[in-house]
Amino acid sequence: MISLPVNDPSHVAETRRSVASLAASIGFDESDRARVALIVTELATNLIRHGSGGVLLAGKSEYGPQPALDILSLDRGPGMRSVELCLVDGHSTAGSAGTGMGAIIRQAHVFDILSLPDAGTAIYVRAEAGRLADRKPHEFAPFGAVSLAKSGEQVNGDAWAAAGDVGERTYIVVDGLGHGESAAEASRAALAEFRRCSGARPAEILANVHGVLRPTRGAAVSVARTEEQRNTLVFAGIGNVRGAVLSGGAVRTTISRNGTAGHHVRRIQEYEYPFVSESHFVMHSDGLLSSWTVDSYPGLMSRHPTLIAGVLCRDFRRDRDDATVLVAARERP
Ligand SMILES: [Mn+2]
Repeated sequence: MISLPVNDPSHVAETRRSVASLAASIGFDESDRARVALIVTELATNLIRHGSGGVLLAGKSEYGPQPALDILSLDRGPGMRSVELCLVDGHSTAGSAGTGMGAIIRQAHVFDILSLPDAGTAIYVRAEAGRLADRKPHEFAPFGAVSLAKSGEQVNGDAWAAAGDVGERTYIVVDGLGHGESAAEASRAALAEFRRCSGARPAEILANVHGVLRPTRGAAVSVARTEEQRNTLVFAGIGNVRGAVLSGGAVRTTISRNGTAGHHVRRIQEYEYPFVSESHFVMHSDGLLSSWTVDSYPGLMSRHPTLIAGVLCRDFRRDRDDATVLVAARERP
């Protein structure tokens, strides 16, 4: 994912160019790119006008069959007085043309927003390649993530992936030791092995990943699987990629064993946690403060998983490290 600061009107055009070139790199044609440019221009303009500046994140989506971009606009500004009002075409609190938010919604395949007084606004847009007629603005997604390199680094030493199908998905988050290229090399090796064996038990996947990481610098790795028919989440971790199951206001932290995958592993063990209706699972690298909480965000847990990950990253990120936050939701009632 790329992270683009938007604090000055001159950043709007830069941001549009960066995201358009990312869109081209994943196969968006000219009309897809024009749509993305419009969305990004409106989001970035709103960040300046209404958000007191902020950040725009964009990356290739890991969900769905067709190429798509996940775009997040995050600010810690005053929030919108009424989200409903701001979504209506023609309404604007800052005397602009007033069509901004409506234009974004019409061009987005999926759109979601959380805006809280004095706590800022977070907007998620999914832009797919291809027909806008196929858009499903409120489509549910079972998972979403934000993964960002340490500021100043070109490559991200963290990585994540998802595999599986409805009601039984497997997730991995990897934090390559340190940061930069050697960390990224370990993360890539872990993901390649995960993709090869993602149907195995989490403990077996983790053991295999440990094996392939030997020639690398090593990594903290956690693997989790949702087994909704059993109302269970199965977790296995080595090192400090932390997991937490959120259910009805309660947070239960998962247990990882000490060590470094690829180097020092004493024991790999699976743990099971209740994963019931409306539960969420959050898994993150230590680029996110372990003190994070969702308590001060009314309505957050009913938003799109990528938006939830974005809000946590916005407010609890440690700047000195790569950061990854993955959020998985229950898919079946
Ligand atoms: Mn880290």
